[in-house]
Amino acid sequence: MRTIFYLSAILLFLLLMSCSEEPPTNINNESLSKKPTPPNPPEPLVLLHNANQIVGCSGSKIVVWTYSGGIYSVSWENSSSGDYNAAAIGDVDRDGNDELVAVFIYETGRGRNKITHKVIQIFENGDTDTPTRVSGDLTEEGVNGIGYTYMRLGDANNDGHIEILIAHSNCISVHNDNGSEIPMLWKSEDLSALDPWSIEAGDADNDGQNEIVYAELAGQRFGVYEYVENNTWGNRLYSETILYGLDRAFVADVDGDGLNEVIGGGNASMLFVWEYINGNYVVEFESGNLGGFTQGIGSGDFDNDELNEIAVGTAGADNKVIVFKHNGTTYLNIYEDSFLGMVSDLFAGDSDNDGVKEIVLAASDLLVYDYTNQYNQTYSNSTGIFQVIVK
Ligand SMILES: [Ca+2]
Ligand SMILES: [Ca+2]
Ligand SMILES: [Ca+2]
Ligand SMILES: [Ca+2]
Repeated sequence: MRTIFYLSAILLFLLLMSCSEEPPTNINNESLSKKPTPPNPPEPLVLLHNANQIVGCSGSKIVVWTYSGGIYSVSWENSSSGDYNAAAIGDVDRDGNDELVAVFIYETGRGRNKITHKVIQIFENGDTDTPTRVSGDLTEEGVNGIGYTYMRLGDANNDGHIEILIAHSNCISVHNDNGSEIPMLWKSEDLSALDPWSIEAGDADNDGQNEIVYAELAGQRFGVYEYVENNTWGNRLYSETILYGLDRAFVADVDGDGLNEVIGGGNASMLFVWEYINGNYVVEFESGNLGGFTQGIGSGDFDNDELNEIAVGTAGADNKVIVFKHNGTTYLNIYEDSFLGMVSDLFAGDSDNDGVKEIVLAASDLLVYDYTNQYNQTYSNSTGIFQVIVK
């Protein structure tokens, strides 16, 4: 009897100990030298209607930067016990105000009962740490919950409004936010052997209608799905293949002829430009080896001369940002800068709202290169971000 009493007491003690155990927290020297202070209450999200902001993901965190009074500063941050894979800002529910859209992956259960979930979260203005809307579990709709996820917003069905486009490791999908629910409009066939990587909507074949363009890392090419009707896409066309895998493919006019090209980069450590010629996507330009995976790539008129330049971020032994410009004949490397920190994403966007795009890099730090400052790096903030966009 006494043994049972002692055992019960020990069990109760252990139970109390386990309940009082704090979850592990990041401790740095600064916090050790200071008295503990209660955390600040979370700031509400402010999405500016007439101005762009930067949003990035660093795994457990989403961070929003706002440019004001000559500086970029963090205006919102949300941490969660799970993985934020991608985020973007845009008016996805057509209510005239922007939303922040995020792809969130989390686990429930333990051991053999562990289940991975993947959902789309929609944050509205004023949200602190809880999204206004969450989609159904995408893994229940046949989407692989683990692995790399990429997201962009774009008008994929040519209805004049943006949809949510996601590349998963086994398929690509299109979603719509109707203000109360976030239904999946379409899912591609199984692409797991081809490893879909980036995705976006753009007029790749210059017929005045947008297509879905996605990069295939294992396929070493990009695929273009034509919009058919009633939120279905098909008639897929493949580009010429390259060697060593494609991480990114997107659409822009980079030679100033008024027609779009498809621009890409990836494990090949090169920059590629494809032209749409007689129904085929043909490699028109490939750079030399740029010294690292070209997995950050974007295009914009950085110097305001009405010709789009191409910005490439390289990740490898040498981490760089490189700007290419078309000279009427070919693409020339016109600017190059090295820094510490692996480039994992790059976005061309007007992050300081002066009407001209900057080169915004996720390179562990957030880096902004502004031509008006001779492309010199204008902002750096240590955050560990691996995905970034500007809206
Ligand atoms: Ca088209
Ligand atoms: Ca062109
Ligand atoms: Ca330009
Ligand atoms: Ca700007």
